[in-house]
Amino acid sequence: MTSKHCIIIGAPVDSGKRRAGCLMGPDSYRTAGLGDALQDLGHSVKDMGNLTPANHQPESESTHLNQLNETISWTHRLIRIAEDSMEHGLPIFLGGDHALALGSVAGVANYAAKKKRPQFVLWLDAHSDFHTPQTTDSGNLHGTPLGYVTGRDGFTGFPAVTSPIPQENICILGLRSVDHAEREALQQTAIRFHDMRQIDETGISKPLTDFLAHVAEQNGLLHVSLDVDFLDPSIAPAVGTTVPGGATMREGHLVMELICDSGLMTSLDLVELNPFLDERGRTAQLMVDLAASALGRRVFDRPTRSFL
Ligand code: B3U
Ligand code: MN
Ligand code: MN
Repeated sequence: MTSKHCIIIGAPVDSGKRRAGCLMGPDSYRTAGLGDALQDLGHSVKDMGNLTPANHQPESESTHLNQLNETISWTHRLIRIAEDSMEHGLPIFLGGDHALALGSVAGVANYAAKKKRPQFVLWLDAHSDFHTPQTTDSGNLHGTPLGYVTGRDGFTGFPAVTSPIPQENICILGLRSVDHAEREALQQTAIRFHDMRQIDETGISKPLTDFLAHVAEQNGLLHVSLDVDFLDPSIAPAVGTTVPGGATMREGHLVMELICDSGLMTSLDLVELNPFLDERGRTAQLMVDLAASALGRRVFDRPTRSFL
């Protein structure tokens, strides 16, 4: 693949759910050798260090939403840096929990709109994260980013979404835990969503290559959001919400290798790693290896593949 300028952005967001620990994610990925892995593949790497959220009001007692003000503040920060970093290279957002995607995706979409290119999103996750602040039962905002970036109502206090992602530009792979309200809403949309049942039947490459062909056809930018719980907890235990029956090691790598072959990925989130729950760093290492696969690591070279 052509070499890229990778911009590593540590985003230790830990406000998207109640169980603490994702704030240690960015340093765990660094310890697992993310920077060197990318450099060994011929990419240049700039590490921006770890962000902090802007100052915010103390959290209010009168909402069912967990750490709402801190999450809003992170969203402001991340929109700006996402928009900015896209001018200079391929940003890799090191979470942090999935609430960071409220900002990373909204920000890259603003950049795409500026360049008059359509933005696409590949969401690799056990969950659909399609709640709004009104529909979430848990009050955990890491369950809302796809609701936010598609422009659903109810995100009072959050930055306005100026470039909503069209539903048909989103593909979710790996679903096996979808709340009732999310399912009802999702079924009314043009989002492409594929649960593990379907992946078992067709294989994972079919829905993915169909989607990548669509992105290529539209000359789109592609944001990939990889939640640790996309993977089966037996290979990726460092996550607060383990859901059995996830992607295998080979399915994970195949997804990343196909993304690499397509040459389409323009930004990446690595989210929900909770190093406090890891076993001798194996989940952090696997996430780094998957990122390396998406950026060119392979056993044998293959001719670049056209998805058109
Ligand atoms: N849908 C549930 C659970 C959940 C979503 N994302 C994660 N867990 N990681 C919720 O709380 O919204
Ligand atoms: Mn998620
Ligand atoms: Mn998840």
